[in-house]
Amino acid sequence: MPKKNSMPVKDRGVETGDEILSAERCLQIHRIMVRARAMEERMIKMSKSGEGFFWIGGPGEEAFNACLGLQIKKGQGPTFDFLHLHYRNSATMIAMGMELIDGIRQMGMTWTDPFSAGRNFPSHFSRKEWNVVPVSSVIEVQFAMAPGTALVQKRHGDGVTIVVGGDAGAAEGDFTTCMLWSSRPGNELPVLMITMNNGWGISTAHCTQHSCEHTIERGKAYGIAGEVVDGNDPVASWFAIERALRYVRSTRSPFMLEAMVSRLHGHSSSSGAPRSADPDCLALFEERLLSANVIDRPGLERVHREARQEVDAAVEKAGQEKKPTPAEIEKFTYAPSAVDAVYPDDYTGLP
Ligand SMILES: Cc1ncc(C[n+]2csc(CCOP(=O)(O)OP(=O)(O)O)c2C)c(N)n1
Repeated sequence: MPKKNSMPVKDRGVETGDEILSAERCLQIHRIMVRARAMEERMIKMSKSGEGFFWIGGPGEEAFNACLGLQIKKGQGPTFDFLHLHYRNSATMIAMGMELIDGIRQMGMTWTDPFSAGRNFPSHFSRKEWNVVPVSSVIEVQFAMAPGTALVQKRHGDGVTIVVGGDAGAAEGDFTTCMLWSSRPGNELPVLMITMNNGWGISTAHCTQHSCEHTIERGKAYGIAGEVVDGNDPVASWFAIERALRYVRSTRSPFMLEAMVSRLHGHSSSSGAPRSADPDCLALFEERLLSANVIDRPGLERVHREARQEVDAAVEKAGQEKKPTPAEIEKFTYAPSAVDAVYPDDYTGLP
């Protein structure tokens, strides 16, 4: 961690308490956040215009997620980190190198969607060469799977497993399964359990569901240490993730991190995805970047303009790409059903 020195902070970066993130790193994180936000807000429009049907994603979680993606040991196999993500992790994927057009492709259900060939919901990522295990719509099952990859990593290599979910999902037994299997005496597993606490599970408020204020408090019963961080603050998030990963990598045992975040567009397009008045991590970060002289207003506008252009070009290109036909829908499934037999290859629409 860079220590304070006599140079003014504005020449060095942005600080939270004693922690200072360099100007270069701040600009990198900011650009990822802007690109993620531009992609997601365009995807919401696509859900309303008929270019897509259902939207769910990560506006409000970008600050923490961008910092997470930049600290992943990326690659394939147990010597690299395994990621069991949820459907609000777009900024993590973008920080790891995902092209915006790939998020747009899944939203537009094109054949070229690299995660599901146009078959899954948006933000249901999957990337074998980055150890990104397919995101599940069934919430929290990723917490039951995470000990599996962590067990392999305990035995081979120095990668760790990172599993992410929402606060409401932590009520599922899968969350407890993860704590239990990760903390067996003598068999502790290198798992970083992350809860993104946006205060809601669709329309259920956190305070009406959980008797403890923070999910990480449950770790105490399993001897798992944890930390709560302001997930709207990229500086605090960066260093909390760094500490947590250092702990899991060096001790080969579990740790819990809870990021307090905002839900900026409701749960999904099913609730209309209206903009909420919750604190916006991007707007908050931009104020700090300006006051620290890390960037000026024209500089901010340029980042936003470039992101909009990138998304516009992606939507234009993806809109011209092939979509799977009903006849192709069961390709890549384990057990093709009677649909294959009933509909010929050139069938173009279901009744
Ligand atoms: C096992 C299961 N139960 C219920 C649902 C329906 N469902 C989808 S998202 C959601 C709320 C999840 O809330 P939280 O875990 O806090 O994550 P958030 O969406 O707020 O990020 C629920 C209940 C589901 N998909 N899977």
